Amino acid sequence: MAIPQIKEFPDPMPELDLVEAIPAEPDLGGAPRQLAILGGLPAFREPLHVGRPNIGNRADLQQRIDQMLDTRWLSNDGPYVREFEKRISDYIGVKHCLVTCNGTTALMLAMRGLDLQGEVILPSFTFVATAHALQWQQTKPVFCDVDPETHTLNPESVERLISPRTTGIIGVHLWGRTCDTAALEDIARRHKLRLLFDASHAFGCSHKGTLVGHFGDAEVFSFHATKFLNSFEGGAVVTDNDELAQKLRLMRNFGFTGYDTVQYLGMNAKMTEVCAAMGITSLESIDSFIAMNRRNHAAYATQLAGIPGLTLIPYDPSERGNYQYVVMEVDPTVCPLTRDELLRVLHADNVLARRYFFPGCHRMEPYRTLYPEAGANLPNTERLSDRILALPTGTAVGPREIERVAGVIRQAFAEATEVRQALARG
Ligand code: T4K
Repeated sequence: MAIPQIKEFPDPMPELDLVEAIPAEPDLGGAPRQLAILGGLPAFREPLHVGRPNIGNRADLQQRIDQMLDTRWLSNDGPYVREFEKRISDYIGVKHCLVTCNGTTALMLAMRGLDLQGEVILPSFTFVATAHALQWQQTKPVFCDVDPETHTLNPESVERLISPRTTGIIGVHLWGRTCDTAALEDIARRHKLRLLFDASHAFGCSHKGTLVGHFGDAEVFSFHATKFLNSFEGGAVVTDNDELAQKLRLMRNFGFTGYDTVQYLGMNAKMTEVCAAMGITSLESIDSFIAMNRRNHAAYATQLAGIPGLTLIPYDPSERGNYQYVVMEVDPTVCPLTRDELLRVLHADNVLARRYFFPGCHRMEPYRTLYPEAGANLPNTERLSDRILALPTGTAVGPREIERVAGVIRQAFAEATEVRQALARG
């Protein structure tokens, strides 16, 4: 199936709520800016967040909500949930889509539906929900290192971790950059393992020309408010497997097959109608969201170019990406400040950059206590989680903000000695 192309970026974009979200810069009356950490005014009056939600067309959303209230159908497989599922399946070209109340429950459902027990191999360099969903079901997460360039599972390391207790592999398409799906599928086939992808970051992304949603036994999306495509809270499992889809559908709704019949152990993982209405509305603006993210990524690339030791994580231009994360690696052996020092400078200036995903799942509870030896096999994870910084992007951020954020970073490096002294004073 042909991959939907991203339409050209219309400028301005009247159908989106943009400008009101942009935090204003303080007026310095032409005076040179001083870093806030050194006593100056913050670069932004309001915090500039990573993960500020994209809103889409507010009027369309409100109309959908009115209709929902008129019909008094608020949850339980309502018309918007069905429409959202159909639109996602059509978009990806996959047979089944089941939307859920969030991405974490979608992961839990998929893991249980695929009968993942014993040990499952997954990266530690991911949002903790990937590991929690497994541990919640008493399945042991076996943390595997990632490739230092792609930040996704290293297939050779995966193969080394397979034991007689292993039942599955979970790949994470981190930042929307896809795993080496062919290598992982090959390993899963040879060892008769289940293969699930946490595609929470990768809606609308492609791998070798195929849209995410087609890989492994199933793939899971998150539509959390902070994702570029959001349904307030929400998630989805997509799969071509009829039997799995049927099982998950029952498990999502307590295992009910009729008013009074329960055939399965289930839970309540349903998406509400208001969330589905938001999801549909977001999906209608997906081209604009992606175009803006791509524009922002390019602007950061220009603004941060040539800073020694600072690398902006690139996206493969030959693939379809959603560009929702702007992530940079700060090499402390080259940069005059460490990632954590730079983070404190940025926060003082109201740029709320995030250390995704610090410190790595294996260094969080309960994993740190349960599996204290896990870090020994994770040198790339440990290095990356100490170096990575996610910067604000999305429809609430534009070129002017990006220029200013980059200005703070350049100035922080240029004034590193004074910055270090200020940080030491607390
Ligand atoms: N797998 C992966 C790989 C994931 O990244 C995630 C979620 C999951 C699984 C699980 O999917 P869900 O169950 O969440 O659907 C945020 C999100 O809560 C989480 O969804 C996301 N990944 C993760 C990467 O980021 P936090 O703890 O960083 O969120 P929080 O509350 O600090 O929000 C981030 C920033 O966004 C804040 O500084 C403020 C801003 N914000 C946030 C919300 C909710 C707003 O401006 N408006 C808002 O409504 O985890």
